[in-house]
Amino acid sequence: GEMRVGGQEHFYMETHSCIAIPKGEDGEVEIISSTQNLNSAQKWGASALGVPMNRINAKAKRLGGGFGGKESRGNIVSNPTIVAANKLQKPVRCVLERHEDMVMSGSRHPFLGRYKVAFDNEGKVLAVDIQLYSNCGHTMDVSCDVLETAMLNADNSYFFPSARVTGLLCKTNTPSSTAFRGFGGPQAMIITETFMRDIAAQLGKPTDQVQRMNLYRENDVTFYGQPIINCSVLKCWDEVIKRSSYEQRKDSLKEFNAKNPWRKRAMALTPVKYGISFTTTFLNQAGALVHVYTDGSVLVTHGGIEMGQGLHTKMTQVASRALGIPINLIHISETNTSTVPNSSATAGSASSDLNGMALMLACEIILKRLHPYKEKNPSLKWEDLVSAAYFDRVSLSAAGFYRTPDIGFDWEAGEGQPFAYFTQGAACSEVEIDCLTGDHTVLRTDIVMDVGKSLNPAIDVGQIEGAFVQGYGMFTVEELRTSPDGSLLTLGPATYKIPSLSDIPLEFNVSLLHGSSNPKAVYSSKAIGEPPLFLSASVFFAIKEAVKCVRKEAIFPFNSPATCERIRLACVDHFTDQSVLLH
Ligand SMILES: *[C@@H]1O[C@H](CO)[C@@H](O)[C@H](O)[C@H]1NC(C)=O
Ligand SMILES: *[C@@H]1O[C@H](CO)[C@@H](O)[C@H](O)[C@H]1NC(C)=O
Ligand SMILES: CC(=O)N[C@H]1CO[C@H](CO)[C@@H](O)[C@@H]1O
Repeated sequence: GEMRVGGQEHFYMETHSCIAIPKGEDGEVEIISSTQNLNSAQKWGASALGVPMNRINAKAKRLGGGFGGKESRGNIVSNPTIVAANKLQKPVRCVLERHEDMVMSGSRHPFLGRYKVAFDNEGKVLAVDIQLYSNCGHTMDVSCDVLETAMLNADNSYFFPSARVTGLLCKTNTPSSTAFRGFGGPQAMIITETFMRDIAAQLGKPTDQVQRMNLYRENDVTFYGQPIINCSVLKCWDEVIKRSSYEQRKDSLKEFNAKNPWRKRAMALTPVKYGISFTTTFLNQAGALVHVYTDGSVLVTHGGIEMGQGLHTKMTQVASRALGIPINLIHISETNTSTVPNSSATAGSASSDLNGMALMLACEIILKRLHPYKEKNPSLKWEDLVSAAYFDRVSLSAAGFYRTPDIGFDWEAGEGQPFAYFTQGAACSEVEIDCLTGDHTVLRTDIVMDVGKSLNPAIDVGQIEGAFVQGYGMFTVEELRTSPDGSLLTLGPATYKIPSLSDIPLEFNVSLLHGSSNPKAVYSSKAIGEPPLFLSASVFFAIKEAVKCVRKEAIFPFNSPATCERIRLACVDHFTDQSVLLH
């Protein structure tokens, strides 16, 4: 079979923007940029002016959202701004209008997937052959990394004894596609999820039974040779079935559908397993700088950027726990390239993992220096301890550096350990569709997610809810349209619909799996930014199941996003016979 998956506009609240301030000496320029990647703003800014990187200080207090759209694309605004500021020797500011931002900044990569699958009579997968075509637009940007992440996540949560996954980069006439939360993973996973469901349909077996049978078990090895240690996807799966009362609710659906010829309800379950680490190995490094002042207050800097994901809150907690002092003594002011150099983009879900570890190491260095004074006088308060060390001429500033150990991938052999670990979860969604209008409502969603020992459950639940609703937009209401010459036609909220308040599931339950741990990240936590996004595919497949109620055949093509038009046309009747089928 084959399936198409559409792209997605980031629609962050703050568009790309930059202020460049020439310092009037030695070619120094300060850039305040809405980028997820200050290192890149600094590097390309220096290259545009022909000065070394040490003349450029790039900084960011916080961004109004990024979602990957500001990982590599910030330079299209920061470079012209810095050149203008240097030429005029005056501060220059550039802020894009929404339609300018949409037309030039690029979107999620649209995908086409083709697959062949071998399975036995029980529904167990024996072998898969998957081809992924990625629409990169007119430049390379980060397309190669996106495709790699898509390929390495193409198994989603399923064990494939034998697999061939091929990725193809397609250069086209559309705006250059770029990073977007999930980074190719969701596009590949929804294609896999589609054929898993088709296997069940072909055999006439319950879909959840075929899915469960193929889920990873402890010590199974991925098709690229990485073992799954402390596999939790099955636990999340069984837990979500229990918490959502899946079995009981399934029966009431039949009753509803028998009574209503034009409205249909259905439920679908979706697992997720998402690998954590940049597939470009050298990016898995981070730095942090901790200053303790003589009054005992602590200034923390790390390489990560706050963009609404709560990173600074989590980092403040890490410093508080490592130093054993209350949060109100710790402050994070901003991120800049003068304090922590060469930081990787705040991306790939891994920023708490990487910066948190670097920060913890920096705090440990300071604690070690304070230790003799604590030993001498165990009753000393933090402030007095700091003071004692200061008067004894001890450095109260330390830099921490972390690199993720034991990862790497050999693309020639197609084998290795590209990921430090996996974040896993499962979701169950119920929808109701209107067969005459193609409209739909998400009645209920239940999610169980393994986040290890959460650093901050409130932030993690918020990230799960946010990722889910953003993914829901991708798979249902958001549709990019381009003209035949490749320019984007959907340039604002009037033509491009994003989820709003009423699109949130009417009942929405998120739980974190108990009793999980993770030695691979700071304080046994797990990365959470991207993995839950794919769980929104449970809505897409519930819609497809509901459509199935009014069709004769159990296997039919259904592309993403499941827009109103696509749902209406998939509910075949004598009206749809008269129209051209949309694909
Ligand atoms: C960099 O950030 C720190 C706070 O994190 C601040 O104290 C310092 O002044 C900044 N440096 C520059 C050159 O802006
Ligand atoms: C697996 O889980 C056990 C028990 O929670 C823990 O001690 C161990 O460190 C974990 N190992 C990995 C690699 O996740
Ligand atoms: C000296 C050093 O670590 N340089 C690195 C800074 O970070 C960039 C990418 O983030 C690397 O390309 C440099 O090698």
